[in-house]
Amino acid sequence: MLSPKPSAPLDVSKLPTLDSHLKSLPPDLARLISSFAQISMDMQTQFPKYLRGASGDRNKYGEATAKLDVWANGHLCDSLIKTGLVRTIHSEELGQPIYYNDSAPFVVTLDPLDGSSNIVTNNPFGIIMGIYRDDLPQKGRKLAAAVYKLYGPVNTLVYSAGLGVHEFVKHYHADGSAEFLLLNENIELPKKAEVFGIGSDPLAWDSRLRSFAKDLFKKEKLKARYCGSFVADFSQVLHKGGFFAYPSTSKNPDGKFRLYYECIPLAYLCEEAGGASWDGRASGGSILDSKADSADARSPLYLGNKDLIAKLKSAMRN
Ligand code: FDP
Repeated sequence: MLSPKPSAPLDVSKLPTLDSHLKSLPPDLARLISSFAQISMDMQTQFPKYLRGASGDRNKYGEATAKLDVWANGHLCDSLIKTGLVRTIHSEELGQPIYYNDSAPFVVTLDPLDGSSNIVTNNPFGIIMGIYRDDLPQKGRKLAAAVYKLYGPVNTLVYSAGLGVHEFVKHYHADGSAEFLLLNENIELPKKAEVFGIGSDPLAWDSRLRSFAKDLFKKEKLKARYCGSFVADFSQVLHKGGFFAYPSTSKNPDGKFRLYYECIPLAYLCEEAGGASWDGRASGGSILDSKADSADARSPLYLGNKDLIAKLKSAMRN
């Protein structure tokens, strides 16, 4: 059989850059997202130095940290502060927030290395950032923007500032320089969902969630896909449609994920792309309406296609 003719490569000279795309945003917000993009792009060159081993310390959640977690957090915090745009940084890896510059416009939340258990296996991991103009605690609806960076076989950056969800890919020019070019604009979750992933111990799930998961296979015909990095698992839902959860369990009623560092920014992107999120509470609220007194609070998380979240809520009521 003849092999199909290879399709022509993209003419990258015609693709908008991230910086040109950001021109529709307020200039200070555009500068912060652009700076984050550059910082996260440059960081990757340093990763090989920190691939091996644990730092020997534990973070405020009692989790052993990898050397890369510690380095990524320090580097990101230092670099973001240097932009002069950040007033306060709340990070999953900081014992206390950094209060820096009272007159700077933004408060940011950081998961500086999401999916650290994937470091040793060279599976994807990433960074999640939430950007607020007001101090925390805040509802996710008050986000000025949310961004994630995914270090996968190709490097992508996805942002929304309330005007659609847009994805950029790191492109190398012939002279070795790199920049983010537009890959997908105004992303919407496909109507027909394809994949799902649910974290934690299935034996500790609520039995109604187990039965819902069975329905995802049997009735909805979804494929199970769980890679152990929230950014990467979320990216699958965003592109293929589906369902993701890190649920409340009998052992951990509040789940594992951190409301501000992980749940809110990606729930914001999910809802901006036409999906839904739920915090698992009986009141039935979106993650974007959850508010916790502490920036370090955890929350159960369920997100994905609207119809699947509605079916989940109904299954959990019975
Ligand atoms: P990690 O602990 O490896 O940083 O909340 C962090 C997170 O990864 C998520 O990125 C990931 O989805 C989840 O935890 C993985 O947890 P499990 O090891 O329990 O699957």
